[in-house]
Amino acid sequence: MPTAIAAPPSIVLCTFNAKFIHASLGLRYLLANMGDLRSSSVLREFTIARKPQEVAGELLKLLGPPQDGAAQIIGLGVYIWNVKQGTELVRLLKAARPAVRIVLGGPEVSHEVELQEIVRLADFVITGWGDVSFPKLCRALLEGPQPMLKVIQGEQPPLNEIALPYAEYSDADLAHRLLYVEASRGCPFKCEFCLSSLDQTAWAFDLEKFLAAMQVLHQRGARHFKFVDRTFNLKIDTAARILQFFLERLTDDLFLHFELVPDHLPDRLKDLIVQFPPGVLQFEIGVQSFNPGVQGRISRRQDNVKTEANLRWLATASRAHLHADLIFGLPGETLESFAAGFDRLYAMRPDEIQLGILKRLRGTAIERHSAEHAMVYETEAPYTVLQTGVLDALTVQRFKRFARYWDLLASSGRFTQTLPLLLEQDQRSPFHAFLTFSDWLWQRTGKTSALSPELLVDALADYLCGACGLDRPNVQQALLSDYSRSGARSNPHALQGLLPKQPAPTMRTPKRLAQRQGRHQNPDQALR
Ligand code: B12
Ligand code: SF4
Repeated sequence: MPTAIAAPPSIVLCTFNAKFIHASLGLRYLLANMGDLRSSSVLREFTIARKPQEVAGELLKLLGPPQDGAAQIIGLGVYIWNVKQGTELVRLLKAARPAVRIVLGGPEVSHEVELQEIVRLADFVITGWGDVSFPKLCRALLEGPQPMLKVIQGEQPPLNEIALPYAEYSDADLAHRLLYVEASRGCPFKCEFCLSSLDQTAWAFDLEKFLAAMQVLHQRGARHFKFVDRTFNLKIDTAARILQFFLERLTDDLFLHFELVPDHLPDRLKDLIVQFPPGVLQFEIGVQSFNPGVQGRISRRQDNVKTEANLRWLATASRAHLHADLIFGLPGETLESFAAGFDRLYAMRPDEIQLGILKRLRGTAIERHSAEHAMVYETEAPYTVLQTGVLDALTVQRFKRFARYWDLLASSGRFTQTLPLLLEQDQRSPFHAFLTFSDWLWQRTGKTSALSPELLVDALADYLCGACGLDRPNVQQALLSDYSRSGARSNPHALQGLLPKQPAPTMRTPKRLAQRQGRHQNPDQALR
């Protein structure tokens, strides 16, 4: 008997992720809520590196030839990182097969929709949440009555009416990708640069159901959990339950990422946090600015004293990997006030300081400062600030290089011995020391990418021994220790004759993150 050929799907959900390691949680929610349409729906994920033309070809092949009268639907998840590729994809799909119904959704097409080319090209847009509204729209397209509106506001049902998406993670996802999970949705705070400030509040999923789903993932072998909750430490009871759940399942390979607000860390949470060994917890802590004037202007409520106390506690008493964020270019933030914030944060010794540059996200209230603070942003995604009333365009460029080099030298964890030497080279502060080095490195290389570890070692040696006049053996010792530990196996000029011969290392993708963390957690080499 010939085997039955499976019918092609009538609904394809797709998106371009930033990288392969990121799996789309949003689309898995949509899939999990398709009901009887689940069997005719499939998920296809691509990365932003893929050519839209190839993706269009793959999607059309998957749908098969047009069927008489039957609708074929492509749902596309649109975000700031993929709107360019998405626009091109929709253009190609509509040109190749005009009858395919293209439905957009995602944060990038949830605001200012009337201004967007991708929206003009597509058939429908669901703004906001898509969990319930996407299946409804598909049903209408497949069975009628046909929808009347092009732009549909996504329904926000109580969270217990939404099916959890975690069974949609495949075994391959579990083995090779970060698993995004969500115990709550939304944020009650109003920071004007952030899209989550438009949420009315934060809504919690039923904790028992959520933990039961985590248990299933854990039993299936999942060990890397990345919580996308905007403020994990908002409800202490919930946060404590979740930490307790994972404490009971501690293994060497467990890795948990949470986003925290910095000024809210009661003892109950601290008592749990200290029980985790190194390498398990990673906290992303948005500090953004220490400048009270700027904080007030952008409606960010943050107690700087508590923030500082909590960060110091986390850096000294816990073994969590601390990743603290600052944003450059906020309205009214000068280079000097940013420098003061950076130095204050550096003194608290987080493992990483992530330097972001302000973006004007569609729909956010930061726009209200544009005229008064002479803010100029890129008109295309990611809408990065180009200049402000107190930062000219050259200063913003200068800072972008600083941020890039900071990422390579500090956040990478590759230069934990050498960095402190470098940051002592300006009496004013670590920020100024790094800024001077950054200007020097730019002068010397003219580039911010394709800088190999060997090039950086040689540049640091020249700068510290030449421009700063430090003793060469001391500098070499620091560089040698950093370079040997980094896993790089070439032969920088500055370390000629000093490197031992070692076998080449092997690396597996899911462990990279842990390795980067690991570099920070060697107590001798950590920043803290
Ligand atoms: C994971 C993540 C990332 C990952 C990428 C993940 C990936 N898949 O590739 C990384 C870390 C790389 C990243 C980077 C950035 N991110 Co980010 N990120 C997130 C985060 C934390 C989680 C996304 C998520 O899974 N949410 C949970 C799901 C359930 O929600 P959702 O994705 O919005 O999906 C729902 C709806 O949007 C809708 N929907 C989604 N897809 C579709 C498709 C269809 C057809 C329909 C109908 C509906 C629909 O239905 C879903 C269910 O309700 C969000 C914050 C958050 N908690 O949402 C920010 C967020 C998406 N990021 C944001 C930003 C600004 C950035 C950065 C620019 C930050 C920066 N560095 O400055 C960078 C961009 C990098 C770049 N290359 O340009 C903004 C979004 C702005 C925008 N307009 O897209 C968010 C919302 C944060 C915020 N509050 O401001 N990010
Ligand atoms: S920055 Fe953080 S606290 Fe502020 S609105 Fe966004 S998610 Fe909420």
